[in-house]
Amino acid sequence: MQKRTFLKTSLWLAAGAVLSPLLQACDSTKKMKSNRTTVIPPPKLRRTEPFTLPPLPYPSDALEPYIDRQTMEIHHGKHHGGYVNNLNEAVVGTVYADYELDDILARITTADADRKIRNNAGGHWNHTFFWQIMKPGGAPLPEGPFIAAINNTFGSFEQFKAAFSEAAKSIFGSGWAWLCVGRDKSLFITTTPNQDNPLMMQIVPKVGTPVFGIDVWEHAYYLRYQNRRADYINAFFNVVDWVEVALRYNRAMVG
Ligand code: MN3
Repeated sequence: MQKRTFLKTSLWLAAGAVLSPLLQACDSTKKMKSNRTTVIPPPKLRRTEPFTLPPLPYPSDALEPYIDRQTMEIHHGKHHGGYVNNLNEAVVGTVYADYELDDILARITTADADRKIRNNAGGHWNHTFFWQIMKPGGAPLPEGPFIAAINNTFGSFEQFKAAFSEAAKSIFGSGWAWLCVGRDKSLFITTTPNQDNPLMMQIVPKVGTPVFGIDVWEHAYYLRYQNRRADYINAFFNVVDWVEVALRYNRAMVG
């Protein structure tokens, strides 16, 4: 027993000797990180108009039978509309009051005081994006650098689809799955909880520009699919505008 205690103590001491330089290193990384985040300059462009709900780019029944009219009406009018209204209220009197949406995403923090803006700015950005990457009947993948990058990164489009669907299925609770272009211009799949977005560089572990994504909040599919999230994800692939996704990829590669 005593020997065991002795061993345990020695192990802790040894671990401490190994860990303390590591912990110090982590600490200075943290400091560097927080220094980096505090020097992001305020944006040059200033917003003068309130945020508004963009109209759906197609009629609300145009994605039938994959996404039903009632879901689209509630999702766009009530949910997305709600994020826009709440965002306009939330920014009043804050440093973000006249920031454009992308500037808010880049600067928003995990602070409690930022929470309402984080949720609603993310909600507005994410849904605006989501309506635009869908199209009645979908549009096939065009030849070009995007499909080449998909094949290089994932092996094939089918393998990409499987990995992306798995990521979307595995989100616990509400959130989004994304395909992003990283800072190193490589493609990667990631997920965010709630209305977080990979452009929220103060919040997400890996920053990227989304080029494709799916909303897996239950409000996005429950009326037609109930608890069958996997069926909704499969159906969604029938209405993806891959021409739009490829364009976004090309823009992210030069941006
Ligand atoms: Mn939604």
